[in-house]
Amino acid sequence: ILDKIIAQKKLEVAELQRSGFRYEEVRPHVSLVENLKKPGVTVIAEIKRASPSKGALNVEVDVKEQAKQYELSGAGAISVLTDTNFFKGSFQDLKDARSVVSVPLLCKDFMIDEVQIQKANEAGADIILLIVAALPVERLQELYRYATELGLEVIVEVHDEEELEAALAIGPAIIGVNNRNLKTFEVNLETTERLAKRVVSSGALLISESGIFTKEDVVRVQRVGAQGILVGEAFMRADSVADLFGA
Ligand code: IGP
Repeated sequence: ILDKIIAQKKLEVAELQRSGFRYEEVRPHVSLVENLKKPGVTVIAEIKRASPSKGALNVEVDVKEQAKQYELSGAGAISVLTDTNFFKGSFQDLKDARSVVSVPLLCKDFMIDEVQIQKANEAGADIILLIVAALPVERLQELYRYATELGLEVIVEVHDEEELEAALAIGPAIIGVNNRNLKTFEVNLETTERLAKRVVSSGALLISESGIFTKEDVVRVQRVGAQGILVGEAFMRADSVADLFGA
């Protein structure tokens, strides 16, 4: 799926470049890093209408309502999927979330070019995601530096040892370990357990991403050193976000 998504992203980037889009303003941002450093686990709650692996989760969700619920429940950041073709999100969703909350916002997309990062910044993001599996190492480093210069924070996402080594070469503040294999869709919290030690010893902050549903799941990744968790499906399917936060 990743190859398919990246092929589509190349078309979107070409379109953005053709339209002459440019926004390089350095504006004030709120910090996820600061929240991750606080005691306890920081919950990054995701707005995810649908996904290639699960299909529809909550396609008609009211983004503003959901974002407000997340903030009220104590989310340390909110992630918004902005990809349209595979996740049914949009940059408008990010803007809508920005209009109602003050917690840090993560623009969750498949970044391959500076112009997408500009777009995220313009729509109100404080944080972007860079997926190691989706980028040549040099581009990863260039985009990391570019985002940082705009005042954005970056989550560098990895899924295995090799990707982790490529990520650590940048000296990133935050590493996200995705428990989902983007090639097979298989989800296993062991991924975080396996990679955590190396992340923690590097001095980077650790976020465990995907497949977290229960209190036991949270305890499992916290035990190996995760300061943050990224949760989408469980919240998108929940009747009450607040109840699930409590649990
Ligand atoms: C959330 P889940 O299993 O709680 O819905 O997962 C989040 O980790 C997942 O959406 C995600 C993702 C990504 C989506 C992690 N990395 C990269 C798209 C692209």
